[in-house]
Amino acid sequence: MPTDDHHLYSNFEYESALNVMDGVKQPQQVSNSYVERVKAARRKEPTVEELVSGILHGDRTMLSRAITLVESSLHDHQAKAQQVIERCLPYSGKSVRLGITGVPGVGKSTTIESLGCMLTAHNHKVAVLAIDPSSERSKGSILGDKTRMERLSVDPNAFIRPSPSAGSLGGVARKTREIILLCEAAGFDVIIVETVGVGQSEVAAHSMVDFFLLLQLANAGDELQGMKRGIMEMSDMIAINKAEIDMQRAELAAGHIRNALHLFPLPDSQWPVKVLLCSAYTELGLQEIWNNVMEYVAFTKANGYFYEKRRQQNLRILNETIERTLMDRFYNQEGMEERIKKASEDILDNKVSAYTAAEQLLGEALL
Ligand SMILES: Nc1nc2c(ncn2[C@@H]2O[C@H](COP(=O)(O)OP(=O)(O)OP(=O)(O)O)[C@@H](O)[C@H]2O)c(=O)[nH]1
Ligand SMILES: [Mg+2]
Repeated sequence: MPTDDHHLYSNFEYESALNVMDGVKQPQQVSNSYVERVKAARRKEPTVEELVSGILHGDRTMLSRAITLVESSLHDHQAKAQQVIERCLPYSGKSVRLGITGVPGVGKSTTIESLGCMLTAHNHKVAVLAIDPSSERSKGSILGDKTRMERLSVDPNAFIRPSPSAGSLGGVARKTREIILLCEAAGFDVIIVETVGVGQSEVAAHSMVDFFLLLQLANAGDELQGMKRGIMEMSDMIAINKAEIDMQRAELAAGHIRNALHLFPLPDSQWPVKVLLCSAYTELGLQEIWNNVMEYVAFTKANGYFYEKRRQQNLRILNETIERTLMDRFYNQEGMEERIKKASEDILDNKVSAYTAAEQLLGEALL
């Protein structure tokens, strides 16, 4: 018969139904070795192995630490991050990636809070990320305003991570893409990316999500809301937020937008863009928004667009990575700064043409 010695429990011959009937202590559900490994890993700098294992077990601490490596600019951290990502890749991709954009103050964070809570209540695991390349804001604003996600930020089924700290938009976008993969490997099945709909960051966000939601206000002018053709064409749905303030006015604004959309051809997805009203406060329209996202996913999976879009997004990463690496190598060459400065002076003094100078510099650096 088994004794209290735990090791004996790992021995198969003692795990008979009789032992269960006898009320004998059964082996723990979570193996001790895993718990021990997690504890050890928390004390020191975790290895790639520990990070990957932690992420795949849905360990938020390990997920956060891996994300910190992704965000680090140290070469060693980057190398480690890449190994973790590579190992997590086979477990990623199984989420719905939802982008939310709109001018500052339109209610993106508040909507994500309401929508996120609605989803976790339905057993979804929701990760919220942000793309905000402007340094001052990201020091704590876009999602640092966790006060606007009070409930979601303490929800065990939600994970909120502020925008990677300022840098080039390309850098921030790349990091966010990698963070999406890690969150997916950790079991998050809905990824929401918030981005301010001014400038180029919405283009970056669009390039990494399946569905792009544009939030608008009923009472602001079109120019003010970035109602440029570009952003509307990128959107898979447009919602007039804060509709509860004045439903009539919101309906009027929705009508205007619907009319404008009629002028556009059907997007590549073949999905007709819906315009609806919502309120992050009263939760009006939120269920409808989510239903629409689900319908879109089913529709585009059926016509193949969903997969094609992800493939194209992946190829874009390939090209961007090549470009970035080449640029880095070129500009990080020793003395390159001085050489460019010298060439610039020569060009301004008409000693050499810009083309020749560029070719010379490229030749020197890349040959
Ligand atoms: N009346 C009303 N106010 C709302 C609603 N949603 C958000 N707000 C308010 O609008 C303000 C801005 O909301 P945020 O969620 O921070 O907006 P945001 O788009 O995330 O803003 P940035 O992150 O700064 O770009 C806050 O004061 C919210 O309380 C809504 O549905 N109705
Ligand atoms: Mg916000």
